[in-house]
Amino acid sequence: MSKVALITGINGQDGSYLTELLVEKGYEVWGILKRNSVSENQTARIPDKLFKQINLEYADMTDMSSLIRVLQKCKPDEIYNLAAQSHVKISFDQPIYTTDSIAMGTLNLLEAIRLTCPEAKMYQASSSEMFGNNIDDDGYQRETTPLNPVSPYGCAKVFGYNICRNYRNAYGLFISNGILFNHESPRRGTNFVTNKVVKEAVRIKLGLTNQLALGNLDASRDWGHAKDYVHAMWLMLQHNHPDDFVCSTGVSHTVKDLVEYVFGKLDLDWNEHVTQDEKYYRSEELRFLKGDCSKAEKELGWKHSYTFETMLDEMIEYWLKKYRVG
Ligand code: NAP
Ligand code: F7E
Repeated sequence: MSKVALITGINGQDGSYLTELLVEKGYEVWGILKRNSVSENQTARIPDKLFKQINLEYADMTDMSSLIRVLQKCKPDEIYNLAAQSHVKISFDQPIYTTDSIAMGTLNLLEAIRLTCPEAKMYQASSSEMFGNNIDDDGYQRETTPLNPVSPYGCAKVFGYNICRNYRNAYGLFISNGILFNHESPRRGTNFVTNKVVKEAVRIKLGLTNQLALGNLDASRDWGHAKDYVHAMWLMLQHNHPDDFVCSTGVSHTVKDLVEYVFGKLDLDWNEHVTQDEKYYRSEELRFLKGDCSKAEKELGWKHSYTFETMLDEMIEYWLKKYRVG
């Protein structure tokens, strides 16, 4: 019999790649959709070929009754909790909704699982944003680095991380936290810095625009590819015990490095096009992320396949093709 998986946030970047992975592995996949008045937007990232193979239900992380209804209907073996207001800068503008969707949302899901399907395994989408500006002496963040969040998003994710550990210990539930560093793809929202830079640089190349306004160019991130990271999520739930794992590439680049690489690939001089605008600065900035994923490599056998450069090359190709085809 096929295993049953439920994905919250199935229409997100990671949800869409995870759906592809699980369908390929023969899972019966269910997902929850947040209602949108433009119904196409609710499923915009789910590839057409998958529609007939998956089951979609309306539910919301802030509405526990809707979560219970879906869990009772699909009876999952594995639950991937990816739903969130996931934009850090917007979390300063909408701190309460961000916290409701992430912190209370995770607790709603945990209670729903505890009451309806305590045998199910759960993956929790925790984040490197939880570390804030804490760095170990060797320049990396890892599972043992103290958490010190610097955004409402990071604070909410710390609650989600801790309450998952608490439910794992208190009730013996199989719950694993993936502490994932930034991961990107052509499906990334275009208000995150990688896809914003790639999309706008391609538009500049094609003469569709001329300027790109960014915020802090000195911030440094450890950027990987979403396809590699959803594979790690699945591996965590196949492990023989629940635990917490960092996923990262171990390489950090500044936003300026990102801009130089993308514009350079398109034979453009970024100095002629990029400006800085205070509106993209955060009230408190996380300055530097570089993860040590040796625990996931050793215990899960996980490895990333994309580099910073091959990930960006794929994104550049995507946007060039999209604008050329029209
Ligand atoms: P994403 O593209 O923003 O997707 C998030 C999904 O959650 C969307 O489908 C969204 O629905 C849904 N959602 C938001 N609020 C909801 C609610 N109240 N109820 C139900 N669904 C809701 O994010 P992602 O990049 O795929 O990331 C997946 C998860 O990993 C998130 O929890 C994120 O915080 C976490 N994470 C991401 C990264 C990264 O670098 N990508 C790193 C570490 C952790 P709509 O499509 O309708 O908006
Ligand atoms: O910013 C700087 C910005 O919004 C990266 C989420 O997936 O990863 C993501 O959060 C850096 C920051 O991602 C612009 O100040 C400069 O230093 O792409 P981002 P993020 O904030 O790191 C973590 C791990 C998550 O968990 C989150 O869900 O780039 N930056 N100029 C800019 N950022 C944006 N968005 N836009 C700019 O114009």
